[in-house]
Amino acid sequence: MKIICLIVFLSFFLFSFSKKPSLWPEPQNIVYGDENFQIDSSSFDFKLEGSGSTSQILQDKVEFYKKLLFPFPIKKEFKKFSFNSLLSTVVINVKSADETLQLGVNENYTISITNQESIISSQTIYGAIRGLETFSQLIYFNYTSSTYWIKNGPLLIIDYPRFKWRGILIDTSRHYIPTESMKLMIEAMAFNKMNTLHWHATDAQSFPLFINKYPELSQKGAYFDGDYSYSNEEVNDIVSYAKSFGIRVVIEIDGPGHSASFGKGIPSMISNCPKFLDNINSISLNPTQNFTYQVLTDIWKEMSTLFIDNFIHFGGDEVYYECWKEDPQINQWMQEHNMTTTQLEEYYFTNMNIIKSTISKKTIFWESVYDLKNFDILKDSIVQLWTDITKAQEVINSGIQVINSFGWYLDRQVPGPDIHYEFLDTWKDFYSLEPFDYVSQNQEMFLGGEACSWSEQVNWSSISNRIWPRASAVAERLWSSRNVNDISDATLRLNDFSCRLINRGIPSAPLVPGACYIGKM
Ligand code: CP6
Repeated sequence: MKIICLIVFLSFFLFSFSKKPSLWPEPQNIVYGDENFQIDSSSFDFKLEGSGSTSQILQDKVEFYKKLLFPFPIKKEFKKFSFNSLLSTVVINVKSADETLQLGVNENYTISITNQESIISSQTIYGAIRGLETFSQLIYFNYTSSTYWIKNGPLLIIDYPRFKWRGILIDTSRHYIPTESMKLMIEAMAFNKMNTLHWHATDAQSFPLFINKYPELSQKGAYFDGDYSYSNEEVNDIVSYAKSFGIRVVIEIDGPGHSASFGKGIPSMISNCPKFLDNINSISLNPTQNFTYQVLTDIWKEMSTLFIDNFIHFGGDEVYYECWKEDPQINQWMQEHNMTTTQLEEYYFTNMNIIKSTISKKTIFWESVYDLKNFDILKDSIVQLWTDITKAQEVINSGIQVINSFGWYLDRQVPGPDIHYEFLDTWKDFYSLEPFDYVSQNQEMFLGGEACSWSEQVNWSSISNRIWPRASAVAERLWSSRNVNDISDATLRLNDFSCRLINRGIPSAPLVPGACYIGKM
């Protein structure tokens, strides 16, 4: 009886293991066999080699992944089942210990697994971290025998990202997202091989960023008398945690629109337009006075050392001109200077370019800033599209790089106060948007994109489910090859991946009926 059970059990392995591994996002190149390599979780270890082995970030991430590889309890005494081999050591060979993280850092890696030796190799520590993630997804737990396996051996994966910029926008103004939640989303991004957190820190509703020179901005502008704000220490914690996963943090302080919350701490910074008070999103900064730019200069000076990335985001979306027209002082100033409201917005961004020139950063603007005729976006800037991806080629032709968020909104604002789940875009909607349907020349100027988690109707308790797994569709579109677009194949892999997120403590919604029971993958 025991023998028969064993034969049935082993033949189950042989048949079920010949299908390709369930990886997300799909690697660029994968060759696999149908042999099963067993792993003894109690003796398995990584071995760091190459100059990169001295990196503290890499060493820490190896420990992080060692804890993730074997999430399920071993109920039985270890027993060797494998015909072929026992995988006990994986070598990680990293050429360089350079921990510098900027746009375009090399994230390439190779994984080779044979019954002789197994090795993850990369040029940079960030490539190795992407490789560790893929390796972690190759491990399968058989709950019947309580054993861990690599299926599909021998394996060769040669992998690299399709786009440099693969991000999530998180809005911390409409609802405050605590540091712990931010860090959880950063982990989940790394599991998706995403590399950019666009932190939309401020907006009309609250100003949660502590500024040393103007503490009143967050003390009066953040929820709960300033308690719901990020101290410098918390910002550092978030930025360095993200960096340890190869994720850049790009800070956005929006303006001149979406900025009413400046007015809680510094009332004279914003326009005086009481008629529009019922739509707080329509209140704008006062762009006519030097004082506004003095404060913004001080803020950006501070933020440019706190946020180590080369890029900062100057906002520029949805400026309501009516607010400027209603403010008597601004109206008079426009008349004196013979300016229209559009020209006033151009004047604002001309002054923002002066601020930019004092802090050695490159800037990102929302799409509408590109549309301003008499304001020239500097050529080292990036335009973020959100209303019209068909503009991508035109922006690129003008010499400016593009990231896309059109079609990748995780919220969907339908009229009325309630979120209508039936109107939210699905992962398939996100997945089927192919950037190069819209860009045929100078494709390298299309850097990638971001899924946007606007948080009017999202707080810490719902953010993870609202983002995952739908944003994973964007993650795969931006990492994997253009021809990875088979919906039924993606459905199976994404459902497995969503279970994997849950097993790693990241709330993630299911795609189809079923159960994410322990050991499913
Ligand atoms: N907040 C800010 C928002 C949006 C934008 N900017 C937004 C607009 C339309 C939709 C979803 C979000 N809530 N600051 C636009 C970039 Cl459908």
